[in-house]
Amino acid sequence: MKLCTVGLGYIGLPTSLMFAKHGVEVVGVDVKEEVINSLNSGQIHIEEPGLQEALEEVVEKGAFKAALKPEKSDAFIISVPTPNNADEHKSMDFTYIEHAVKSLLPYLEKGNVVIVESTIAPRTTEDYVRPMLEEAGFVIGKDIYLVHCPERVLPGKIMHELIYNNRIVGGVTPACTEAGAKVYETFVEGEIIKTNAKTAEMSKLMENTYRDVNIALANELTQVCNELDINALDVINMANKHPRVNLHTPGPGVGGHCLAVDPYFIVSKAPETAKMISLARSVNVDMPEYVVGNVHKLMKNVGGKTVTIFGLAYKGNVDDIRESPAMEIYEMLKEQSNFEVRAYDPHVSNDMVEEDFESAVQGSDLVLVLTDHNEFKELDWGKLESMNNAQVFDTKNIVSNATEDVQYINFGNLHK
Ligand code: SAJ
Repeated sequence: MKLCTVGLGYIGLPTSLMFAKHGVEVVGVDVKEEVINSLNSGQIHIEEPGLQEALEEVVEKGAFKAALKPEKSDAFIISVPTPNNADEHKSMDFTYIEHAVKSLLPYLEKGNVVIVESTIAPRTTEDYVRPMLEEAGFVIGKDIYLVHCPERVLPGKIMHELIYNNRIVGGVTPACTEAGAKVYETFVEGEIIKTNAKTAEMSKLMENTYRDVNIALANELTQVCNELDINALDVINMANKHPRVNLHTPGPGVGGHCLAVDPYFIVSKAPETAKMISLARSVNVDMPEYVVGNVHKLMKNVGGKTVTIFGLAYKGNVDDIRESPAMEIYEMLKEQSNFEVRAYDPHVSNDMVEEDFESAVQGSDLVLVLTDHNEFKELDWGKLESMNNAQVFDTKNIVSNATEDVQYINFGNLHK
């Protein structure tokens, strides 16, 4: 089988390499020339465990190449971004998908499978992609097999989850579903669940929406408990001991390109009806402000001037700062206070971050933990001695070795 993937980002690249590792000839397409050059010279451009090794393996055996233009293939996978539009309900921006589909049209032949992996608003495959292929003269389900197969892998564990997660394959017709399933049988060891395109779209969106709503519940609970002088983290722990309760973990907000984006795709299609989804979004969107308010209180208590943020990435052990609440908190503190604001993140390299731990904490009045990187789980408290006021506000509740010399604050004891 020959496969052409369009979009070599966080999902498209690992997916391409996984197919190439399993006997498929893969051409990966991206619009960024520097990405193409880097990949063809054997160097990945994103952080993900196992990805560099996979690239080296498939480049060595000639199974993968990156290119600026598609080629004739048996199957095509579209894995391009689907951000929110700037409208009131933040609907889905179809531009990248539209561009990707158009770019494939000259290379499509009868019998090809076209798969959209990008997360898309409900009904997009049927109502928008299908007509584009039909206008090009193809009969869907006979000439071309059109499928939505949402990616559902967790950044940080992508190479493992691509193989072992179950996979939803939703065709526009039953023949499309069968053709799509065959493509993934190449390497997927989890169950391949067959359905139609619109059910696949909505199932994917609901997975992330479930998490977003659940996190909103935990974030709201935290604020309620702080008002009532109750330890929210103990409450969550205890409630979760019930066999049918699974409250998620509160934090400084919900980031990344999935949970903070996808629920709006549902809301924008049914704004009057999707009330709870919409409310959960706003609870999570407001969390950075809640954190900043508490930082002001903690700084006021000690008359502090310098805040050090630990972690800019949207979650632990990744380098991705897209939609990161930590970035928002950094900006808010810079704009709305006279504090000196520093950032330290061993996974992120840009001109916002301090080079090392020592220079980040020297003379600081508050370490504000915003990301659950492994490096922060056990802090070197000895090195915190150089702080002006040794306070740690751990919004992720991950630091496990606090000593008496440091004032350790988390969402459980913030009220004290
Ligand atoms: N977060 C919390 N509390 C929690 C869990 C997460 O505040 O209890 C925050 C994180 O810190 C982060 C955000 O939520 O800011 C999202 O993190 P995540 O680990 O829940 O999810 P993503 O965005 O990295 O990946 C999700 C995954 N979806 C599900 O677990 C249902 C992944 O499987 C999807 O493939 C991915 O979205 C996607 O691409 O849609």
